[in-house]
Amino acid sequence: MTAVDDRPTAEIGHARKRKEDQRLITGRTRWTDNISLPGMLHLAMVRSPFAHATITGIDTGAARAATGVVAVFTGADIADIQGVNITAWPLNAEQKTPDHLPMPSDRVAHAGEIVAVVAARSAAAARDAAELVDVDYDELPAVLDLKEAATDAVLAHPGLGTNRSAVWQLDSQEGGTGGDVDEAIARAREGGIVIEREYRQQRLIPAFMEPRSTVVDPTGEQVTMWSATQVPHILRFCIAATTGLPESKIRVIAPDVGGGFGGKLQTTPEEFITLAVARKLGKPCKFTETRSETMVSGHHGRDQWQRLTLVAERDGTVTGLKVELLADLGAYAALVGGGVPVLGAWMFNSIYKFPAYRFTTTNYYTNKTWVDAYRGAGRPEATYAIERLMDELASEVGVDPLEIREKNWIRHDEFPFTTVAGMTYDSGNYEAATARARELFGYDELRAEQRRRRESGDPVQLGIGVSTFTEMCGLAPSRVLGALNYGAGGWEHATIRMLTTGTVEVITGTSAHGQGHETAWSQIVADRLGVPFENIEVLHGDTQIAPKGMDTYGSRSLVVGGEALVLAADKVIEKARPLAAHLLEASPDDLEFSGGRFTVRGTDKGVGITDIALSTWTGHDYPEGMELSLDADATYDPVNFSFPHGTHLCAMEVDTETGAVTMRSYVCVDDIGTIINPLIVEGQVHGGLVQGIAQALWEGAEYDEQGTLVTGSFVDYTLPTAADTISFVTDHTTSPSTYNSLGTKGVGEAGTIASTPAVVNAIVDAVRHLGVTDVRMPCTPERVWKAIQGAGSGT
Ligand code: MCN
Repeated sequence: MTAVDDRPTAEIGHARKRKEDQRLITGRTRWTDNISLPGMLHLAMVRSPFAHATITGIDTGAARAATGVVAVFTGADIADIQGVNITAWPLNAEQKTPDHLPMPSDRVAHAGEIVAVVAARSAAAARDAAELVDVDYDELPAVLDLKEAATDAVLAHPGLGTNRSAVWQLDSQEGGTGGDVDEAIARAREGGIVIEREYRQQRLIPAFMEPRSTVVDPTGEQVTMWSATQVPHILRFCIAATTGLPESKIRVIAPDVGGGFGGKLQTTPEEFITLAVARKLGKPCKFTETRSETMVSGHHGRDQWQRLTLVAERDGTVTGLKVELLADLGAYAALVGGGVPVLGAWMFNSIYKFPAYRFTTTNYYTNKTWVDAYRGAGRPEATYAIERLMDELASEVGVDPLEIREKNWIRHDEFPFTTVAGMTYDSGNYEAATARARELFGYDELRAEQRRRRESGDPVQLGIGVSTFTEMCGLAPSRVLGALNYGAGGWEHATIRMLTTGTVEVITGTSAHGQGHETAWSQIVADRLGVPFENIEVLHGDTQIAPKGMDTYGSRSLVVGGEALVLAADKVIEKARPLAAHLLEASPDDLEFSGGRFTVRGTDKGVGITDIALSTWTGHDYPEGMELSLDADATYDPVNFSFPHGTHLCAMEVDTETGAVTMRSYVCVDDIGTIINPLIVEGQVHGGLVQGIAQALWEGAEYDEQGTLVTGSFVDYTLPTAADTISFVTDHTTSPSTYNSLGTKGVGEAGTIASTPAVVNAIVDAVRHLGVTDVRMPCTPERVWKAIQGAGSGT
């Protein structure tokens, strides 16, 4: 059979403007909250003001009597149909998992938990009546601090008997990929270098543009749910698995969704409650949260303490790494939840050749809202720790931070390389990315300026931050996820339908919420089938139209979903081949396919694939028995993760008198293999950088001693805008992935993963000569100033 022509063509690599943006930025889209159905009711949630309390009584009388109110439900009222919030897929058999009902009727375990719901004829009436619901609580002691949780002195869930959810470990010696880390540490204590540090990953709040919103219509043959979700397929599965509704009777639609960053990867109590109320009343219902509700009860990200021991020879050659995490899951085990810190297990060792390694995470419950994936999930935390440690090692050895990395990283001629954590990185070139970043940054000139400022005693000092990172993304082979006890597979599905008049329908199981899949997927299919970009329509985010899919998270959509498209397109071509052979009166084996045309090898006789599609409309030209269809399905399960990498360099100015920090320049050179659309990639990198920089400088969720979120609005939670950042310099090197035919690696989280340590390394570098070795994030002027004063961590 003739191979499909897979030469790169014009579409892949073309910086096309996103086709979806026209409707998104001109108000011609329909967000979930814009959906209005005849007779639709509006819901408002009554939420606990207490972090931990027993519910002793709920009086809904006044609310029921209020104008416009149709019904008020407590947890007991919908107990029969509310289902359970699908929470953890346990990390191991020992994991302790508290029950998690969407609306509990006996006890609340975090402030913001829902205790009643009002259904009314308008959103305003529902909100007003919610204030009239009178709930009696008996307050219980709450555990809010992660380290306190580890003592079990106060229990987040007394019934569990402990706050500990699970312990999970990866030991290189047991896995057979490395030596004994305890022995390496003992050896280093005898004359090598031992660096012991404790870093804090503060809680972050995903801040997507469109708050979460759900509409449920129970009146048709099927129950239809519209939701601002990243995961329509997973949501449908969870509803079917826990409410008793047959999967075939549930249609989930994710219309245009205004961002998620992991924060819409959860199946939420609000979705289950809206479904339950709609079914109880037999009427369409809508719930749209306020921004403060997102912040108080949506899931948060990060929240870890990291205890780290890195050991090395005196010349800086690393000999071992021990990682002990305490991870705060909040009140409940979420969909990925306990798996988030576990993702770090393969990433703390990063691009370096550690001969011995042990990773342990101990996950705890506290009385705060739950924690799950937030852009990068597990990998930013790991990258932060190792990149901070590499700077500490460089300082200890007395060499440049880039030199210490170069000494320890995997050289480009060593790929494929199986790391001490057992991951096989297929390709990469850390030397090339670093050389390019160094050049664009003007590394040597900036180091010279730094020296001059130090010597002159300038109150504004300059620091240079380095972050050479890799990440595992494109989750992942299903069998690997299975070994980790994840409840979902890592495959993706695609359907391609060649319509008869020249257009092509592409149906994907990925669920874009800002990533531009309609554009990028059109580019991939246009290239493969040789049809014009403009003739391709991408459909997604509706379980009726795209019944199979694993949705969008973990920078998986291109490397998994994009590859499924390639497989489906190749099947279309192979289905067209016998039809073309018949039309051309040639043998199928003598046909070549290129640029959308089959030609008989060695002649100019040919037929276009769109003409073949048209000819199947009548079928007049074909003999009996030929399949008259150019539609094909493909499901693709990747063979491995993809491993993008890059070098990020950041220059920060630190005013040693006030602690104020200013970003001077930021250069990143990312290697994400083949790039489908450089414009989309640029946007992804920019957005990712701002989120990572925000963790370093501004963002942090804070609770008071009662467990009230004090950063529950944008007045208190510092979310940066474009005005707070500088122009970034971005570039790319290319080491194609060998794990997929397009050679692509994911980009959706790269900027976030790499940038946080680059910024903090730069700040510490600026004031290291003053004795500062750490500044706790977010590095506010107060913390920086205190660190300088006390030459401590500036807590
Ligand atoms: N791309 C490309 N060439 C590459 C890699 C990617 O052209 N070598 C393009 C892809 O075609 C796709 C986009 O970049 O259009 C992102 O691709 P990918 O890295 O596969 O990531 P996903 O599409 O799976 O998106 C998920 C990722 C994650 S995990 C978070 S969090 C995140 C992110 O995407 N949340 C986002 N980017 C976001 N962007 C927006 N606007 N909003 C969010 O909520």
